[in-house]
Amino acid sequence: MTIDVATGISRILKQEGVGWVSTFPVCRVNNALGREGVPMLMMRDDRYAVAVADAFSRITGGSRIGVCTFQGGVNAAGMQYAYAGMAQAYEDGSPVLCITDGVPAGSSGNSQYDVASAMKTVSKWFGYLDKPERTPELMRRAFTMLRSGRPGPVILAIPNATATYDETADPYRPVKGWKSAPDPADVRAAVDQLLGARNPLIYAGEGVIYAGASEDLKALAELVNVPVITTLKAKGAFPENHPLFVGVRGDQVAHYLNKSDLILAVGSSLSPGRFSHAIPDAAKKTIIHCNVDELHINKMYPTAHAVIGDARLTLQALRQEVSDRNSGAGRTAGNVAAEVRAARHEALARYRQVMVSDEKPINPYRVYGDLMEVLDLRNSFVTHESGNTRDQLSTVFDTLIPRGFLGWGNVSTLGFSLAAAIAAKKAFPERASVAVTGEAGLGYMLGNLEVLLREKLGITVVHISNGGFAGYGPGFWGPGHDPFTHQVLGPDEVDMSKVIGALGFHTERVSEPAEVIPALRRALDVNTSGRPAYIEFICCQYPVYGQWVGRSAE
Ligand SMILES: Cc1ncc(C[n+]2csc(CCOP(=O)(O)OP(=O)(O)O)c2C)c(N)n1
Ligand SMILES: [Mg+2]
Repeated sequence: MTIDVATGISRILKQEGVGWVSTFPVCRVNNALGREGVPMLMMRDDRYAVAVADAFSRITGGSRIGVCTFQGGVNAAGMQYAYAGMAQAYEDGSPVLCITDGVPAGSSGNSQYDVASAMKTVSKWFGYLDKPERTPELMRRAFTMLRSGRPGPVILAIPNATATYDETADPYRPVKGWKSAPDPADVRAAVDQLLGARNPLIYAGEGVIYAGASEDLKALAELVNVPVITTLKAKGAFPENHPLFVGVRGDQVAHYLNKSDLILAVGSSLSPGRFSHAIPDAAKKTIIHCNVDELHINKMYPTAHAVIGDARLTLQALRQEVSDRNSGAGRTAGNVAAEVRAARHEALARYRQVMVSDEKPINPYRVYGDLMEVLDLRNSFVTHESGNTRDQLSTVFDTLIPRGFLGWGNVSTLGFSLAAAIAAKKAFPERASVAVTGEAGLGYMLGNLEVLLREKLGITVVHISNGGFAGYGPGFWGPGHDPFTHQVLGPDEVDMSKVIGALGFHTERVSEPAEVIPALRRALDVNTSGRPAYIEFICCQYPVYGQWVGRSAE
């Protein structure tokens, strides 16, 4: 049967189990998606179209691929705006599929902005569908890239969506995705080192989540009795109430990073950035780097042993090797758990104190503490924004299930939390979904709030309303780092709860600490009937949080 390219793509997406596509019009595939019955989640700008699909892939650990469409081709206005979303997905290694119009034959070189070269800088793979009968082939390749190896965005440009081909000539079959197991010799070498180390530390990255390997990580950590830290993006890969969990950041993490003589990195790029640790005294430590491919090996620090393969298969192989050696006894190492507990207790004491503070304006940690109280931490989703909400939540928020919390951002692009909360609601409709933001993130979101009402997405936006970019300006913490650009109109001048309430959200403005819990409960309650909520907590500026090793405060 002869069909057009747009119809072919729509049918293939359905075969691949794609349940909806986020978009901002126009894209020439959209009408076919509509005709073929693929629901579209229309965002209010192109960056959010990408970000929602990106977040969906992250939150499902790549087991369900987020797909988005936006305007491209000769009038690449949408694509230029979507670029920010794609750059963020690329930076963070998220397997999102972006479909856009391509520049048609005969029009290349006509515009200033070169679509193909721009897209290549932000994608794992960029496909250009130059012949209609190649539709199945390019979609196969796209899903192969999305489901195998190191995760990253795939971009497909369609120059002529109305061109036709014979659908029966090359029937499409869904792509499984493939994994690789590590070389047994590398596993043996890694275990030699691990069992010989005095103070090993497991450094878990997001690859653990993409491999669905949280249980395997726990099993290995318990078998070898080794403390675990996770990266910001992997927060939740290891249960944070586990006796071997050290933390994501802060003094106790610094202590273990300093003390360790061996780092077993699993599923992490080990790339010290703005929101991750440097490895102190790296040359004096043995770094065993388990990663899905070679890109990050010997990057920044010398890798003593690389173990290349899927994180789950790697963790299983390491565990098997340890068990085989010691008649299953693993590794005894004194009272590691008690030491971890003491280090955590000491480092977190100052935060736990303010988590129950009655001061006014409300201390932001009081909101986080009460949020933990109100949520079922095994059946909810929380994410942060760029700014203090990221730094503070990643210091104290206890995450008990993978993706109960989404940490994001090798670089952290303001506004992403709303996209993440939407994606979480789409992925797990039964879970409460909360985005915690400051004024800057909220500014990015405003135009997209209508989507929640239209789509009946029961999400709560928690606003830590402190009238400025906390820490940028002077205060008890010192001079601040951007004293000329830190003030915006705050709660005394603007009532955001009225602004957003007028849109149709359930809103509240809370200045009493004792009202935090009741207000959160009311918000989560209205969410269950599909109504979004916005709660503005009138907070003090309190830029205090756990540090990254080797970095100064942002
Ligand atoms: C797109 C983008 N531009 C700039 C930044 C830099 N940036 C990070 S946080 C921030 C301000 C945060 O202030 P606010 O939202 O009020 O949060 P607070 O720290 O006060 O809690 C800025 C400008 C960024 N992360 N993303
Ligand atoms: Mg602020």
